Amino acid sequence: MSAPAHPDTSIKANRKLLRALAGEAVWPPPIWLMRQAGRYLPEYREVRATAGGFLNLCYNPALATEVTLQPIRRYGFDAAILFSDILVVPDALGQQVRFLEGEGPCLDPITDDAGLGQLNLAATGEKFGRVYETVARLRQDLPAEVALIGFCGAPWTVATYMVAGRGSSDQAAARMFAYRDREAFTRLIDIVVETSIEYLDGQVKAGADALQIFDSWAGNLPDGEFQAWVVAPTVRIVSELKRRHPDVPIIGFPRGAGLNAEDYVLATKVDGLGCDTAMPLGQMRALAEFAGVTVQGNLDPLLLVSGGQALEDRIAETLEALRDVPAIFNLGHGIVPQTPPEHVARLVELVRGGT
Ligand code: 1CP
Repeated sequence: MSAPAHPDTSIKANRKLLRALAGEAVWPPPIWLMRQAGRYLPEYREVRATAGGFLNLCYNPALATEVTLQPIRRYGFDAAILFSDILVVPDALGQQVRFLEGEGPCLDPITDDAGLGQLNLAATGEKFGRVYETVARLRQDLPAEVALIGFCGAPWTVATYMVAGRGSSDQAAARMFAYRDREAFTRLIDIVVETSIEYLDGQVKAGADALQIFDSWAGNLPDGEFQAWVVAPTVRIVSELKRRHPDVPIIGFPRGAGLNAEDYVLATKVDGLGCDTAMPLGQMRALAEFAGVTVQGNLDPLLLVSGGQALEDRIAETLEALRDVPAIFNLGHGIVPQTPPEHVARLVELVRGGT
């Protein structure tokens, strides 16, 4: 008689987030929050003040590990997300990134073909190596049941910062670059695709057990452009990562995709879909039921700031919509610095209660 298989006793099988991403309707749904390590936590602000600049924090394995663990200790989330930033990729490629106090990121903009010359994939090793060291430390320090999410920015979103040199609400600089010189913009996207594949591969080898691709600025493109700059590059990243690491689930977060969300899921074959705040709950549920994707989201981060009955009601409504489908409870975008930490505790309590 052959020994019975015991899949449920393997260490990974105890990670609720991975079970949900494998298509199981885990109840209550696993929960983590985008930007769960950050300025709303006093213990984060303390470490941040001693780190000497935001990117120094990202490249310091001891400190980056510490701030990643802070929200896990406080709230016991089902997943930790590596503390880093999507702009580590352009920084490691040689396009220096600065974070100015109160102003957000600042880069020397790449506005034409000549600007692409400064980017060097071969130079990324040293900086990426420090991120991989953080991932390895995290996998050692995290409780066995907590999943570790590695991440990168999607090529389109990262390119919007590389071209504009900063964040912008309409992504005009990148959209114009793509219309003006499609060939050069394609080269830029190709560089970010290749770099992101190596970067995510390194995170998986160091111990990440799921990945998220943040496409925060996916929402402003006409359909042909959405296909070219959001879908196609993500297809390349996901298919190559799946070839190398078939067991590592990938969550895509095409914020603002709206009516393009289903096409995105079907074309990219992501295991999880990060749903933004504007996605109707009925649509989320339908995607989980009929597109075969685990849905993640989508509480309004500002409701977590305001708290009270409105928050409690919406949590209940969201749980109801996600019952019996594969889902992960999260926000529709990153947590904001004004969030009272006790509102996060209440959210976790209610979700864990499953009602
Ligand atoms: O002063 C500080 O402490 C800086 C604030 C901060 C933090 C905490 C920045 C600057 N980045 C981060 C961490 C970060 N960024 C994480 C860590 C893991 C986590 O806990 O979730 C992640 C996953 C990101 C991803 C990121 N960075 C995105 C995609 C997600 C999103 O929110 O849309 C984007 C667009 C960035 C760029 C960026 N980095 C930082 C800021 C303020 C911004 C946004 C600038 C803009 O609005 O354009």
